Amino acid sequence: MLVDFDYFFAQIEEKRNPSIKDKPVVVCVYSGRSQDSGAVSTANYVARRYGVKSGIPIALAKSKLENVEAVFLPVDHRLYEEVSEKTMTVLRGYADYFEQVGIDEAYLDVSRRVNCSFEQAAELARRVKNDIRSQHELTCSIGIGPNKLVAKIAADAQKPDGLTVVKPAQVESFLVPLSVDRLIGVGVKTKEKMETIGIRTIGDLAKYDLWRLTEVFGRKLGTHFHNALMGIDDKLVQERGEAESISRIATLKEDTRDLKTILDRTDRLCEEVHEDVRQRGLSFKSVGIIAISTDMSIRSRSKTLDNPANKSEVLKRTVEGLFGKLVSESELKVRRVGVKVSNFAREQKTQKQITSFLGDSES
Ligand code: DCP
Ligand code: CA
Ligand code: CA
Repeated sequence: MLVDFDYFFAQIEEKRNPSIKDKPVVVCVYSGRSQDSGAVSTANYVARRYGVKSGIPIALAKSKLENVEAVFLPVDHRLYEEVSEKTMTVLRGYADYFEQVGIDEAYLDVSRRVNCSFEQAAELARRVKNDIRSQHELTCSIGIGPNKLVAKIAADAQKPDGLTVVKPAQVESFLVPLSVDRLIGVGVKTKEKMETIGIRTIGDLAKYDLWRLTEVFGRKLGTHFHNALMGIDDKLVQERGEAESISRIATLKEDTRDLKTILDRTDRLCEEVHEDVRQRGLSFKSVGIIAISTDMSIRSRSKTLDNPANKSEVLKRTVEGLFGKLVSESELKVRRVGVKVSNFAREQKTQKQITSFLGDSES
C-alpha cells in the first residue's frame, strides 16, 4: 500500500491553529524579493476549490482568493519534518517492509501480514488511518494494489481521506479511463506530445502500437509506458539501507585469459554471493560480471534472467556464459574479477503472492 498524507504542510498548519480550518489555507515559499514574490507550496482543500495549488505564484493565489478571507502562511520545514518523522514511525509499525519516498508518503509491503488478502489489507489500512487520526490528528489517503505502481495511482484516486483498493483482476479496468499523466514519467511535455497523437487516457495508450510508441518516445520510455499501462511493476518495497545489489570481487593469482582459471575463482565468488543472497531471503533477476584487465581497463557484462532465481547453479552458469563472451571478445589478460546480483525479489513471498492472486481474480 501507498500512504500519502492529505495537503500535508497545510494540514499541519490547521492542526497547529484549528481556527483557520474552514478558511482557505495557503502555505507559501516566499522568495523575499518583494512582498508577494514566491510560490505556493501547498494549499488546503478549501483553497483548492478556488484553483489554488502547489507551484503557482503567490500573487496568482492571492488574486484567485480576492475578497475571500484566506490565510497565507510561510513554510515551516522544521515542524513538517518533525511531524513526518513521528508519523512515519507509526506507519513503519504496520509494514513487513517499509519505504519512505517523500516527506509525506511511504510504501508499505504488507503482503505477509495480511496473508496476501486484499480484504485484510483494506482492514489494515482502516486501522492505519484510525491510528494516524487518533495519535496525530491527521488524515491520509491510502491506495492498495498488487504492486507499487498500482498502489500509488490508487492512492491518488480518492483524496482526501480516501481508501482505494485495486485487486489484480481490477487493474486494467481501473487504469484504462485515467489520464496518461497519472503514470510516472508523464510530465507536461510528454502529455502534450501524447495529445498530438491522440492519446489522452491510459486506455488510449494501451491501444497504441508499441512499435510507434517506442519510435516517438524512445525504446526505454516506450517500454516503460507499455509495462506501466498493463499495471506491470516488479520493484520491491525497498527498506532504507537495504542493499540494491550484492557483489564480490577478487584478484586472480596471475593475470590470465584462460577461462577455466577465471571460472575457478568466480565459482567461489558466486558461492559467497549466493550465501549472502540466501541469508537475506532474496532471489535475483540480474547477474553482472566485471573484469579488470592488466592495463587496468574495466569491462562489464550483465544479463537479466527470465525469472527470479535463488540457486547458486543458476548464478554460476550465468556468470560462466558472461565470462565466456567477455574473454572471447578481447585479447587482454584479466587481473581482477567480480560477480554481482541485483534486481531482487523476496523469494517465498513472491510464490505465495502469485497463488493468492489467482485466488483473488477468481473470486
Ligand atoms: N510540496 C511543495 N511543492 C510542490 C509539491 C509539494 O512544497 N510543488 C510540499 C508541500 C506538500 C508536500 O510537499 O504538502 C507533499 O506534497 P504532495 O504532492 O503529497 O501534496 P499535498 O500533501 O500537499 O496534497 P495532497 O492532498 O494532494 O497529497
Ligand atoms: Ca500528500
Ligand atoms: Ca506526497
